[in-house]
Amino acid sequence: MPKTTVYYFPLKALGEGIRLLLAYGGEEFEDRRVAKEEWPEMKPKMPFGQMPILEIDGKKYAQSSAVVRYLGRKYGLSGKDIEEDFEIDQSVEFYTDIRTKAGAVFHEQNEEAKARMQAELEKNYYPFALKKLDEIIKKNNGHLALGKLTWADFLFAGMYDCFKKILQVPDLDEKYPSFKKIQDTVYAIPKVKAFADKAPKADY
Ligand SMILES: N[C@@H](CCC(=O)N[C@@H](CS)C(=O)NCC(=O)O)C(=O)O
Repeated sequence: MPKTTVYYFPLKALGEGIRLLLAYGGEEFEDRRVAKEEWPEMKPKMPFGQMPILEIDGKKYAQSSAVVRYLGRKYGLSGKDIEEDFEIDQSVEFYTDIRTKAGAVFHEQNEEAKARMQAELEKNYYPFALKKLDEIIKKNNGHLALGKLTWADFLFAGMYDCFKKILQVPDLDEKYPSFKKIQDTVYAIPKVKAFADKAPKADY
């Protein structure tokens, strides 16, 4: 049996989709949650100096979306052809646009700039983008693409609590229940639920 390890901080965020997919695939893996104090020593050993990292028999797989896509293909959660794969990638890229913009504001150190950037997104971007994402999910039968469960749903579900935190849009669950529904759908899959029930708790 291969030795599989997921290295990430004690968070869900970018690492959780990888953990959830491994659980879905019935893979035994070490869920290595790296404490802040351990990180400086480990950072230079990671391919891009960051985590999450999936390690299989000593080979390191980096970049969370690429890793989730790879595992999705491995476990039959990708498209049946390149056209379908494109549909998944397109939704994921759009979602990533939203997450990246939200993240830039969330991590802004200058409070004045942060408030200005947040107001700008709330006025000119989120109404369009979140509505569009909601439409995509509704059109896809409660999923991000192809009208069925794909690896994109795992990426989204694992990140959702963090997405809410960085977005700072009040009542996101109430405004767009379709988002939370993806998270609930993925976490209700028996093998995923079994993993999540036993995993260390993280708020986001
Ligand atoms: N594009 C990368 C981004 C990874 C990333 O930003 N990782 C952060 C944690 S969420 C990290 O490792 N931060 C510590 C550091 O950069 O030293 C991915 O999707 O995997």
